[in-house]
Amino acid sequence: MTRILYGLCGSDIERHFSPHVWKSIMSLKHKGLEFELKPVPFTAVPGIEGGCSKTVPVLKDGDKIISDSFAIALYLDEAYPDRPSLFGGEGGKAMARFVEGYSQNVIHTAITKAILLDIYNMLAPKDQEHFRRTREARFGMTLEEVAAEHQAAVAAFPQTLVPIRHTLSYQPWIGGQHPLFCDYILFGALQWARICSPAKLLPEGDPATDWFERCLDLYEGTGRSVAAAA
Ligand SMILES: N[C@@H](CCC(=O)N[C@@H](CS)C(=O)NCC(=O)O)C(=O)O
Repeated sequence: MTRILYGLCGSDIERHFSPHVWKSIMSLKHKGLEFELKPVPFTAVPGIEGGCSKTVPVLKDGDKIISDSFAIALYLDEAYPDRPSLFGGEGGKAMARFVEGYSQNVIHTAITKAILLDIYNMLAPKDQEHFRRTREARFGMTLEEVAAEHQAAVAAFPQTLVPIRHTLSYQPWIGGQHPLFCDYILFGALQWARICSPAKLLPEGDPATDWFERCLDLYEGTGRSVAAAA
């Protein structure tokens, strides 16, 4: 196999959990391209392909190496134009940047507050040390201090879904009549929460929850290949 996607794992190497890697898994599936998914723990990320990136996902496609989930999606559309488009045109690319901004700045921030300690608990001891050091520096507080706000963060989460509900009141997918990369951006974030934490972030009967379930069903249930955290 010449196509390798490097993804993030904890102590269980089968449980890929990175939101950004899930965007690339779904992008490759959308394009109908085969690939091997290689699990990498946090502390091994800087060694991928001779140190090409500080973060995953990294895609090796023949002699091409691409990092960053958005750059990977752009690359795939350019390299495989005969396969279904991930953006549906230039406007779709521009719009996907907005969805990326909303996902990373609103959804990720809210999810992080709710599941930070759950992520830590999934990691092998060496990676736990890395995670604690880097995340405590980023948040300016201990993981336990962030986790103390867990209940409030879970209760506040559904409010962040308002823009998704709004969009879905007009169309079945964020991308319109079919899923596009913008769907996978938001799916990746919610899939990260589903795999890392048993916290119930998505309200039952919510259009955003129904859409997420439909995302999980895509491509023979690719998203369900990793079970939800119990
Ligand atoms: N903008 C990047 C973000 C990638 C990213 O932050 N990846 C995280 C995993 S979810 C990572 O590799 N972190 C390495 C670390 O924290 O040491 C993308 O979309 O690919």
